[in-house]
Amino acid sequence: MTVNNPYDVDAIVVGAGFGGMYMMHILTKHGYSAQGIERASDVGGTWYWNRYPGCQCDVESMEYSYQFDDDLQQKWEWTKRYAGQAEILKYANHVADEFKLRRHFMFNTSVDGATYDDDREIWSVSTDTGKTITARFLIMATGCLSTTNIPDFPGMSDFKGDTYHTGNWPKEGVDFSGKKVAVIGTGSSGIQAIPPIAQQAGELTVFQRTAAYSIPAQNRPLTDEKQNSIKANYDEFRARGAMSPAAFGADFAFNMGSVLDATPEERQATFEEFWNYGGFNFLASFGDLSSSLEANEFACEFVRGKIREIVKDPATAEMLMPDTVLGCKRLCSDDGYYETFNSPHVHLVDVSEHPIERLNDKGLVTNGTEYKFDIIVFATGYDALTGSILKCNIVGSKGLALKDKWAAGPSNYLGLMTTGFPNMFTITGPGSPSALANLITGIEQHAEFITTLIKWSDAKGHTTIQADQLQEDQWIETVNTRASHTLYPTCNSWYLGANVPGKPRVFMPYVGFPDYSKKLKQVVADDYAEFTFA
Ligand code: NA7
Repeated sequence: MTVNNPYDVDAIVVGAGFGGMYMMHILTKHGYSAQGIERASDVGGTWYWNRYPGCQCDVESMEYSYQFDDDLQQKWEWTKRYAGQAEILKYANHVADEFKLRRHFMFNTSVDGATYDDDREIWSVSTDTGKTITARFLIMATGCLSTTNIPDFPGMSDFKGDTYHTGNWPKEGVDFSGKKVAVIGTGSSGIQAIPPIAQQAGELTVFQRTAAYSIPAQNRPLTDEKQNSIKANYDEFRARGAMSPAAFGADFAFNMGSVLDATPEERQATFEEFWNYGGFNFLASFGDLSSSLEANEFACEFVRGKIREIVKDPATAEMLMPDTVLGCKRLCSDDGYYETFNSPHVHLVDVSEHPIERLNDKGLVTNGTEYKFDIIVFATGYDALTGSILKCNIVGSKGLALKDKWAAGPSNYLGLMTTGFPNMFTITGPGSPSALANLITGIEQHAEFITTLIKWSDAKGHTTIQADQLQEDQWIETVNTRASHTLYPTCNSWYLGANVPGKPRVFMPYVGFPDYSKKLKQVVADDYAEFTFA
């Protein structure tokens, strides 16, 4: 380590969601000093902000939880198969209390700049509270889905009613009773929020640009019997989860057979079985749904058939039937989404051909028609994966701005480090399995990898760790090649950045958690030979 190189802390960790909390825990446990910075008033990240009605995780709670501490995973009791936002936030708070994490964070503070000083080999991070902190390492735990995307409709400020974004929901909740409400967007958030909003609202109009596939979550209380049987062999259960493509689904019945080899009766029975099991598992009903368009179409048609059965008005049912590849955009899971459109006070407006033109003082206008509302809910998603990183105005070695380096899309090595930005790490960043896998598992993997790497580098007396340009180029090629063997690139998803106007169209996550894990293990076994140290 360089002498005469004062810095405030060893590491700055940006974000106090599950990523930042665990990163902080493990760094401090290993004797490093660290300062956390979080824009919210408390821990929880995504689960702090997404308080919209109906919000729940689409990964089962026994898997969407930390495994680093056996006492924690044994003692915590989940109440439901899929935990709702309030329960997950309670869990995040419990972890913060148990491991005394809050003392390491400055809350209500946003990073507004981070600059690397080549001479001093330190990062200098400035905040909106006027405080500047220096550190050897900068660790971005800013989350994959934290920067909200609100379309820039003309007349936004003219609307006299209330507006909310699902990802920035008021703590005190919203009273929709008797109100005329609009929901714009039918991704996972819209699909979860629409049924409970409909239950309260006087009238609800949903504006849909792309119909989404949704599978009933079949959520239910988690029985003691089920919970105890998993806890009795939790390590084994976690290991099974880590072996599956998205690092969850330890108890999924993956059917590896081809839908093309099945008889029509077998197909129907299998899809029905997986539909009844609920949620994401539907994608595992046959082994070729994610790789063959022909196979995928059978699954699409099955779900369209379900929509036809559930939704009584044929014109509404028709509008709700997606024509994209199933699973290309993240598969949604719901509690009574399609059924909601059978209520006479719920309306669906297709804005695929006639986009929303503008907002005005009373509501919004599309296809020349004005719709009047008291409340407009934006369920319009996020500037995913890169938005929150780029918002921090990061400037690396020799004045290179990250937004310039990533102008044509994010590029990095292992989704962890990008050349030209020494000692900077991204947790579950683009180029890693990130949002295509169980995020808590990915977070633990990254936080442990980063800590071990820093310790190794320090033990060798190095002061800087960098990604190597050649390795980075090859990594990005690998990420792209893997995506090209799937059906993911066939639609306009946030995985591709296609939901944000002007964002480069690049498939960002690495497909396949088990191969990624193998790669990280190999890198450690090879003494990090693909990194550059100085
Ligand atoms: P998503 O999945 O990005 O969904 C956003 C929705 O908003 C989607 O239906 C969009 O239509 C719609 N949208 C976005 N902009 C517009 C405009 N200008 N007009 C009309 N409709 C629009 O975000 P979510 O919050 O639902 O889910 C994000 C993730 O959070 C989810 O995958 C889970 O991992 C948790 P589009 O499909 O782009 O045509």
